[in-house]
Amino acid sequence: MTVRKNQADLTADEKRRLVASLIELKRSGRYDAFVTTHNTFIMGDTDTGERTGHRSPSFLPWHRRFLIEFERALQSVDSSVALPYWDWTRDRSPRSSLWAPDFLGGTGRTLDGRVMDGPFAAAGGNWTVSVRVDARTFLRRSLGSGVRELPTRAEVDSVLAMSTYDMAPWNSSSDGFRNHLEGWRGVNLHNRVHVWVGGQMATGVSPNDPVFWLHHAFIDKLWAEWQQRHPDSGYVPPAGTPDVVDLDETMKPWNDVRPADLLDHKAFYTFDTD
Ligand code: CU1
Ligand code: CU1
Repeated sequence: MTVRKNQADLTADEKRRLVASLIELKRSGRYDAFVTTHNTFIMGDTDTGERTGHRSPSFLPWHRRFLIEFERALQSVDSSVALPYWDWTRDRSPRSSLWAPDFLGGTGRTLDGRVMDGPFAAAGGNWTVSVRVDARTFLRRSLGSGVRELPTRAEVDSVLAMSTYDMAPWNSSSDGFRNHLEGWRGVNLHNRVHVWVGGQMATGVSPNDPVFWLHHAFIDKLWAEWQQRHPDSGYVPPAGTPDVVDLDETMKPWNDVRPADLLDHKAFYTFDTD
């Protein structure tokens, strides 16, 4: 059974194994296929047309499935690996062990944002950014410069308190839990963290930075926390809404899964806090 742990609690050996699996997926080309899929959806998701991965109710189930697929790919390399989550309300500094050279490496240099240390630094030769939005092939970050502060636990709690999952017009202007968590409204949780990391994380090719998976594993955990707090609220819309994925509608690009199939994370993995 897959148990997703807080990244701050990983042992040195767990970090080594995760990094080695990431690098092997990258070497084989399987990693870049995930980056391409993500970018395709971010470019295609619009407020007035079809929207599946982002700015819509299926933001949470879409990324849950995306992470499950990626975690399974990692496990095909090393069956002991699970995706850790980054609780950015607690580890909220560029000096966190998350950004140490034995894990994800640190922020980029001032000149061009190039990450200079850790396993994903360009000089190591293991992490050429191939699916990209410009000519630059090196991983970039500018921790804390696009926006100064990561969201606080109080801000997270204010969003977890919202009892309605989502509401019309089911896009980036909606009120409700999903859109406040995604970050288009209010205190801005998910989107703000992408901007705080900067570099590729602030673009559609954000999965080029391995921290993408740790960030989304925490967003996914917050969805589970919300479900626990609001047992009488559920995924909406139920049916019949154009351009968005209803509860019982299949979801692209997989077409074998509906949001209804993804509501219970424990069917796939547990968190260390479950
Ligand atoms: Cu995304
Ligand atoms: Cu994201």
